[in-house]
Amino acid sequence: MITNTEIAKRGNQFPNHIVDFKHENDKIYFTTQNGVILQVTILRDSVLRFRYATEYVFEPDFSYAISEDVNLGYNELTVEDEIPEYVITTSKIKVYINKTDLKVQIVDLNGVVLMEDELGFHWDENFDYGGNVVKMSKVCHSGESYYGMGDKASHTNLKGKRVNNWVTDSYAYGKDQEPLYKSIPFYIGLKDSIAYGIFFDNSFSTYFDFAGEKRNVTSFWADGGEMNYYFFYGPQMQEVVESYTDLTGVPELPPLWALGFHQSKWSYFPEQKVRDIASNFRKLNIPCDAIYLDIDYMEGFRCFTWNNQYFPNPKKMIEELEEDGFKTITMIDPGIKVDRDYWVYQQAMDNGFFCRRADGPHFKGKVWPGECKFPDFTNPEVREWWADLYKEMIADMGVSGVWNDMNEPAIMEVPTKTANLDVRHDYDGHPCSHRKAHNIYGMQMVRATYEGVKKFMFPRRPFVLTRAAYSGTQRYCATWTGDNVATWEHLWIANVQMQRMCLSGYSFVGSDIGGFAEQPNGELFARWMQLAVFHPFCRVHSSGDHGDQEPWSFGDEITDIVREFIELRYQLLPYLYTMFYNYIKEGFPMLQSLVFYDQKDHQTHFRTDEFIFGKQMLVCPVQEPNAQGRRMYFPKGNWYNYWTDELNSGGVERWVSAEIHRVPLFVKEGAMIPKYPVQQYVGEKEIDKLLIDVYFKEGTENSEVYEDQQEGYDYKKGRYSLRRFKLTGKENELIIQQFKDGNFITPYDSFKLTFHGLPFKIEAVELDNEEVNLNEIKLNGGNTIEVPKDFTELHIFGK
Ligand code: NBV
Repeated sequence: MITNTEIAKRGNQFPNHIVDFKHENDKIYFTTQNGVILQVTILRDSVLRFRYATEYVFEPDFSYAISEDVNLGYNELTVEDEIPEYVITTSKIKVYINKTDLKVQIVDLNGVVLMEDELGFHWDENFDYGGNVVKMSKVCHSGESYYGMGDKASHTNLKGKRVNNWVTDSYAYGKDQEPLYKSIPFYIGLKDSIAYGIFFDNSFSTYFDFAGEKRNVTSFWADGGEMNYYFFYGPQMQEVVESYTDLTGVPELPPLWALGFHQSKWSYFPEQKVRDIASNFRKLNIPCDAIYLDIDYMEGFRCFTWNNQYFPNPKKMIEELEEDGFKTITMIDPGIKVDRDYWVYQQAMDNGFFCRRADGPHFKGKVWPGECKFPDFTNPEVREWWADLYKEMIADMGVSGVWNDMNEPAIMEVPTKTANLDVRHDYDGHPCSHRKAHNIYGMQMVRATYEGVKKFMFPRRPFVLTRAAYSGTQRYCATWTGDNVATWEHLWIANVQMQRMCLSGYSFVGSDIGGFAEQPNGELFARWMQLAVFHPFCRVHSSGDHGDQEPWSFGDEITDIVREFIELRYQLLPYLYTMFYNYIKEGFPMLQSLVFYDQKDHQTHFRTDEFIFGKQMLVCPVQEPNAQGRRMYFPKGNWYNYWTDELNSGGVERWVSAEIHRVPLFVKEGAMIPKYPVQQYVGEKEIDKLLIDVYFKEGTENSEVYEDQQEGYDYKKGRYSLRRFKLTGKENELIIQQFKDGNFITPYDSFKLTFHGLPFKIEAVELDNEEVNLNEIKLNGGNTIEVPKDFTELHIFGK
């Protein structure tokens, strides 16, 4: 018999030669003589799954990451038994499986190698816990780049880095610090300007080494579980990201107010403080839609309770805030105070809902309320119970949204910062230890929260925010990047983190504007705001122990700048909402790094600062103090300076001026950018006109605007309005064609079109082939016209 010590000393084991092969529908199995099975599943012609078992057995197949709505089905599949390999062919790619060592190589139909195993699959038996450390190594070709991986605070291009996914409370994290709050084990590889993706769906602690240890090897491994990864073929990055997002899912549309500006602090209390903050926004005319209550609204940090001294009548306060256009968002943590007189604790005890240690006792950990126990959110019964706990808060009190914090789970006073590894979890009927459940614990908590908030908000839409996340969490909620710091370096980090999250399928994301820890000066706060109004989730939050961080806390000059940028966000709401629509419709990321925009341009492969907002705006934040401007790269195309209308050609780096009240902001030639008037909160004004900024282009460009009731679910029944515009510019003419979809009647009757860069003076306008009287539609002395909204073709003539 082999002794344990011998096993421990064994080291890596490898598959040997294939002895059996079986093809059943979308699955192909290869079995080696030493008991390894490789199962290849063809999900789509460009999406394949590779799953490896050792010792001839697969455990039951289960994952929290995969969406129920994933699109499956391929057009073509053949498997040939050749020498020296098996060849799987779809309409997009070919996969070679080597018969002697089970190594995999994937090529496109031109024979270009997309991905190939270096050592390929291997494993190391785990003496302490049982099972294996499962490993995969791929060849890293020269010039290959890597993107994605969630919230890593590192260069957009991960080449040369090693990262670890183990969701961790990382207060005041630094650049390149690992691990952080999220585990999104998905990367995009770019080789010879061809993109592919890998999603290693394994919830144990996972590691990725992007040619860091050896310059020609990229590898990934996990502390347990299965080697189980998906391969996505591009060739465009867009296709890779869309396929990954399709696999792991998208959220529903948020209520439009959730895309407005949010103000938070740890903590606003008592009630009068909350009211003062809210009324100051209105007094100073700074738009704001939501105000947050952090842990101090609770009674002794007990979840689902209110501190009666600070908040004697929360229902009334929330109602009155709502009348003034503010939604109230409350925090809920996973730790339940050990207190025999506390109903939530009692219910969980009575029903056996708390997590237990391996030998039976409950798992206990210290958090804000002192000693706590933790519901096992991986048990569906627990999730249902937890969802129902929100009834009073949402349905009775009128809270509009919930943020789940500390759900890694974060535990105080222990070096591991989290639950003990032996803690047991149900894992939806696949019992396991915390080693396997840790990375999905927060996800399952926020999933339960989402179910509850959704149920009690109905027929309105829920808003939920999480700190911890695993792949797929984007289906349930927005997220923020945790406890950052008020430094210039963190402004840089916030920029790369948002781009990275968006490329990792998780677009509804934001940072604590101005920094959570410490206090920014006015300049840093203003620069941060100039970046963050372009982030999908836009919220100021700070720890409060270092001073105030409201938009008016830094003097009048900064207040005015911040107001102007928040106003710009409110003007851009229809553009942002359309971005969100494209995200949930196609998986198109709301922000894109330049490499995503033009992967063929090698200049983009290592850019970090510039990004595309939506499909047609280019932003490059100023990330250092005392700047009068900065150098930035313009990707292909021509870009109008938003502030001056000056046109810049792409493919070059140049200096752009940006004094403290300006951020480098550009609009793609030909774009039509929809805008609403400035409102103090969403719904304050009836939108009586849709403003559209039209940027002239000689040639064509498509734009679109999505609208609906901004609330509720009628949009799912077709009550939405999607307008697509095709702009065609010529020397003396501009044509705008409109194509409409959906049956929502927008409240306005006309568009107010403002032209930028028009090379001629408007002499005549034809609407659906009929000439209109120019004097009746021309506004502001020439470059703006007002036209009825439902035209199909608009011609503008000049000379
Ligand atoms: O609840 C207090 C804070 C919260 O404000 C912050 O946003 C979270 O990330 N929370 C962390 C716990 C305390 C951290 C020091």
